Amino acid sequence: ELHYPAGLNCAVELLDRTLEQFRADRPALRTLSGEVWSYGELRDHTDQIAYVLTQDLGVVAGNRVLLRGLTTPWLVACWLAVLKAGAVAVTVLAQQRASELAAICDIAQVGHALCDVRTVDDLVKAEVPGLRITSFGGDAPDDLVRQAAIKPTRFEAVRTSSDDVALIAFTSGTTGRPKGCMHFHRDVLAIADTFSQHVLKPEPDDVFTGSPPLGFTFGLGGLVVFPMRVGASALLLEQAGPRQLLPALAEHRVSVLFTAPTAYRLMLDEVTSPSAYDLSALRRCVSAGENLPESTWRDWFERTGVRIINGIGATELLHIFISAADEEIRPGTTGRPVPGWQARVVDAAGNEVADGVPGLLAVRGPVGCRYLSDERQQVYVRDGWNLTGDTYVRDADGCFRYVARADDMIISAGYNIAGPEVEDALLRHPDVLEAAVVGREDAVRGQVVAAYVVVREGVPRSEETAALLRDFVKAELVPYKCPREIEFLDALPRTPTGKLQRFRLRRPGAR
Ligand code: 3SK
Repeated sequence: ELHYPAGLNCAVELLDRTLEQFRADRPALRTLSGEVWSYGELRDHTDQIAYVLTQDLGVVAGNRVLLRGLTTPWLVACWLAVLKAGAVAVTVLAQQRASELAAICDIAQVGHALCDVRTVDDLVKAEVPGLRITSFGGDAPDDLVRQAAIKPTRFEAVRTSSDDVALIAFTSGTTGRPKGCMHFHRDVLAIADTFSQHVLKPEPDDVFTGSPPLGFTFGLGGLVVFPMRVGASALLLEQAGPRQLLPALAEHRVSVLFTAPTAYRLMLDEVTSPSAYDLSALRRCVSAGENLPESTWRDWFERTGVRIINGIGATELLHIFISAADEEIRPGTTGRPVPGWQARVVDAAGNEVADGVPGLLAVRGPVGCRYLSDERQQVYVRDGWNLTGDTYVRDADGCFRYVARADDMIISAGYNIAGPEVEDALLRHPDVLEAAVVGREDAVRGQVVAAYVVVREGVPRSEETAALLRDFVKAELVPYKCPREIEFLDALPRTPTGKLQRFRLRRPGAR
């Protein structure tokens, strides 16, 4: 069990405690352009921003401060400063538009915003009543960076309690009104002291990077909390598509990578030979956000020699709670509960089902779901267990295997079909880059299996290719799982955090 003191400020723990152990010139944050912020510089900028917040902007403990920007050192400093000021960080995505921002500000009762000048337009357009926006990275005389530069560099952090709210993270929302998840100061450290410490096992000389933004807790953990907890550094990428990731990994000798299954798959196309990119420093690759197909795991291992650490996490629970590393990895499964966490598979009544039987994944651990003013809390948390909305099977050896999102099971002519199993079969075909499988309403069978496929460049999007793919799946799986309909797309519809929006595929008109 984890124990934290009653008085705790997670920004102080991540920044000032780390500085007590290491020299101030130790690199903390790097950028593609070669800029390096040491831990000492990061503390100076953080403390100066905290002065601006408290002295000039009138922020007091408990105020909610929205943070919006590209993944840059200034955004990290703003996040730490908000926490040192005892306020609550509400991190959002740079891609979120005015109406989404307005809803978030309304739910979280946001009064202040620190915003990268390049992403400020939509926030202004949101017309949030009473919102005071301070931008950074521009030329304005009142730019936050300028205001901060004239402040002292030692700010005494507000004495927060370990169970004061530190951040409100919004679910990326594959559908519906966004939900704000409240997390305490101790929760921020707990994700480092469970998944990171026991599975990832980072070292102080590691260089982290990845594609998830800081407005997605997958990225906040992987690029800020985990490296800082051990005194390591993070390479921050403003653009982090598969095309930018590979050269960045090679040039900056990245050792720990956080990204999503699709990015691993797309990068594989470019890692055609061991010498294509120098990935010799890479020792840890984490995949989450979606299920990792076994074929992707095997192909990545074959080409790079690195075993991907698969994991399932949730905004509600802040980070990853089931995973495995090294010899514990069973490709095709997610792994075992991370030390500190418990997991089980239950039926609709909440009773544990036998190993090998699919059911709902229920987990509990040091971080729990706390929705902000949302009645969906009762759906997510039952009897102290968090129901993630995923269907899983626990194998006899205790490994948890993903089946589907609970509402994504396809029932066709009485058969239960898990879309991801069909997707995995399609992905094993060399012409297929991405695949999504959903149930389409059908008068005779209830539902039929419909597949949306992105093929490699040069492959014809023709009925012949569709027939070839159908035959391929039929040779891999029992025939009733074979897609009756195959449609070719340029790209699959995804949320800004990269999650597939299956609901858009079920309603073709909305695609
Ligand atoms: O939402 C997710 O899939 C996720 C995965 C890992 C860590 C954090 C999150 C929110």
